[in-house]
Amino acid sequence: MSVVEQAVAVGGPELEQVRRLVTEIPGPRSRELAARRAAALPAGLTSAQPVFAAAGGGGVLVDVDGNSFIDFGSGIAVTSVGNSAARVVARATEQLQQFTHTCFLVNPYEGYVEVCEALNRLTPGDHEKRTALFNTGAEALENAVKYARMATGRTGVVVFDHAYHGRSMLTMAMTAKNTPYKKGFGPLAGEVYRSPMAYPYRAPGGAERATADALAALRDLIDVQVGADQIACVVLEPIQGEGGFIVPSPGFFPAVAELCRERGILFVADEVQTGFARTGDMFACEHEGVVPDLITTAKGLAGGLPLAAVTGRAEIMDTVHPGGIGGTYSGNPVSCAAALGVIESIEQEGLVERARQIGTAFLGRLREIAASSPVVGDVRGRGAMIAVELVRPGTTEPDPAAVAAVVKYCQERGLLVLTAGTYGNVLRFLPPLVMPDHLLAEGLDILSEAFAAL
Ligand code: PLZ
Repeated sequence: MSVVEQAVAVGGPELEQVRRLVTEIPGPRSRELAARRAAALPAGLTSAQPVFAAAGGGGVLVDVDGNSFIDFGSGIAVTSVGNSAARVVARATEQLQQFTHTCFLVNPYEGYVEVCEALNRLTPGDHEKRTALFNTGAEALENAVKYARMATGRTGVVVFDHAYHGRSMLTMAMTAKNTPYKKGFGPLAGEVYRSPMAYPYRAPGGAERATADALAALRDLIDVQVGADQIACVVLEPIQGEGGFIVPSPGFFPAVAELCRERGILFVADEVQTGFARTGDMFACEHEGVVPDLITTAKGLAGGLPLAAVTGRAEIMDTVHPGGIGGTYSGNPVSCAAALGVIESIEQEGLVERARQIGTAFLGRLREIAASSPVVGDVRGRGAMIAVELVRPGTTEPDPAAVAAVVKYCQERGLLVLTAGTYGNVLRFLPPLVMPDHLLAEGLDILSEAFAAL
């Protein structure tokens, strides 16, 4: 029996799947660490939750005071197969004992190649593909733009309102929101152009016209303002993540891809947050049958070990000269081993289907909450990527204070939930796909009470 088979057979070091509070939140040990943190870390580096982590697994996160929280965040859509999942731990441990690093640019290794083969197989489209590995989502986006510029000989990059693509110098310019991401960090990279998003809930002409209106604006930007022959790529998240889990109105995503094809512009799907079973498809592009030219992935790819990828058409990826792409740690062997464990977990544990079940459970309960809570303006999402947008009753005016109150109520009762949204007024839910039903139900009960208490 291999190490992996053994770990899966015994089920790994499973944490008890319960919500349990044993101290006030944050507890004494977390408060002590918070004081040390305040003295050692810069003020601008913040955390959404006040509790320090000690262990995680299945659907729970245990803090340093022994409180066990139901985790509706997965470290922002990363630990989709669970924290310290058996297959991930076993493969990464085995790799740690073999070697931790060579630098793929110096000595290659099989794990890297295997991850690339898997991504070429799993991503949408049956054309010939190539994959290159990186460390972070932002780095994948940076490199997708490098490939697109090299392959097209053009420089322009088109992105959308509410987009989030990272915090590095280029991706900061591609990200829509000024504060906290861009304020004071300029000058921003040039040649980045922004188009309106087909955001059904906030479409100026109404939800029915969201697709047509946003497409008309994109066409105008491409053909009139910038010039199609200046544009290397259009980059779009299939469901916008940090922007507020904005599911584009039907038809928009495939129409953008088609418009790109007509203009010789490369279409890049940023699946950093949506990828790896999260939305009830292996990749969110599949929902409307879109085959992007390039796809960026990270987060859910390696169960929390840093790994990101650009997967694309071979003829695009092969245009870059030898040595033009790389990085000391890119495609680290331990991260690659973890990714192989993640992919195996998704495929063998039926997690794509599980994401759909979770989505059905969430949407049902959230629509019940919406029916009795006038602050809920919109309920949306797909699979296990679900959100509610909160507004002042009777209006569409964002209500970030209501979001903060719900988060605090949940936190104090042992449920971790995350926020999002350009206006800070979205509650988002990203449970690990392996969360047992009883924890999902318990978490949704707490959420329901939180709304009743508003
Ligand atoms: N593209 C679609 O969601 C990361 C950001 C957390 P990195 N989103 C979480 C924060 O506030 O820094 C993200 C994403 C999409 C790109 C990225 C960037 O991925 O791995 O954080 O660089």
